[in-house]
Amino acid sequence: MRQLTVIEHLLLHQKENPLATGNFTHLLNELILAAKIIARAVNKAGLMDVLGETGEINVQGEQVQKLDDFANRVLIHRLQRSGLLYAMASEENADLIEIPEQFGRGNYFLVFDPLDGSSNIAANVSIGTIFSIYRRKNGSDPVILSEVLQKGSEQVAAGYFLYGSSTMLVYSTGQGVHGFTFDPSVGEFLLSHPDIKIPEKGKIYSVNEGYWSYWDDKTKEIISYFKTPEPGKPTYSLRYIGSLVADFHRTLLYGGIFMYPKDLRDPKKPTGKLRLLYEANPMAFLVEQAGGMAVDGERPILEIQPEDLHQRVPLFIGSKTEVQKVLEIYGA
Ligand code: P6P
Repeated sequence: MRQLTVIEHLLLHQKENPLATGNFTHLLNELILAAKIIARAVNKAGLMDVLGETGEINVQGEQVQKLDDFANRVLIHRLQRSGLLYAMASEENADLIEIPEQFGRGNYFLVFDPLDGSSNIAANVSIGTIFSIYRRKNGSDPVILSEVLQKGSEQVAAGYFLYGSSTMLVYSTGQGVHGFTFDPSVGEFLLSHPDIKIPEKGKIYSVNEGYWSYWDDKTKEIISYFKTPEPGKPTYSLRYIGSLVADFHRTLLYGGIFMYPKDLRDPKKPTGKLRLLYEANPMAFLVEQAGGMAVDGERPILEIQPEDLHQRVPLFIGSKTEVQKVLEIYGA
């Protein structure tokens, strides 16, 4: 059987997938087209004047890379005109992105990190676009922030595009996790990883050990657990790319755990670096759909009620066995 495109796969499962409506399919298509444009720029980054920094600082206090800015503009431009959204939130924008009246509004809310891991671009490390889709709850007009600050468990879909040795789309609409690989010869993402399930346990732990001195004692105990061989426990390898989409993708396929614990470096960011809406929630939705777990050290990521568009959260995500060990040591 020839490999299915994303839309063919979505429609094939239409009966069990309430989301396989025209509007959702259109939204997914717009995201795919934006990703193709971004992938083209990422793949030619060394040859175009898109490497380096814009000189601006974003709401996260980070240097804005030219490709970050490009990816953000492509996504906003295309999706604002889709007529399918009632608002958007980008990791690069301080406030909600309204949909101008003339473009028409729909019933979905899109949250995205346009190019996560972009500080790695110059070194040609895999980076990615992360997205979450929520459904409108009530009809406040203009949209109010409280309406869009929904728990991750309310996501109707989530996924990422991975710009690596090949360009991939991995996403879920709540009916399992499916991976598609871009085939430049036909210009389509084709089904390559149907129904991804994360191994029950793994042999890889992924964390930036350079922050050891910033962690509390319980966190150090957790990292020491994965570093210390014991009878009956696998010897774990440490893999850390420093690009969430790449580190998560490896964890999803191979098993194990990715960790970004809270650290005490910056009193303003005691919860660590990763953002709840743009990074933790979409990855948590995917990993739970694949049979894994995602917690902040005490509770499921998907159960956290967001208070702010850019709030940060500690993240422990991956195979059940490893994440449950984290909860055990934290005493959750
Ligand atoms: P650190 C990239 O900047 C990012 O947001 C994620 O993609 C990645 O997991 C993390 O930061 C890496 O952070 O502090 O280890 O460099």
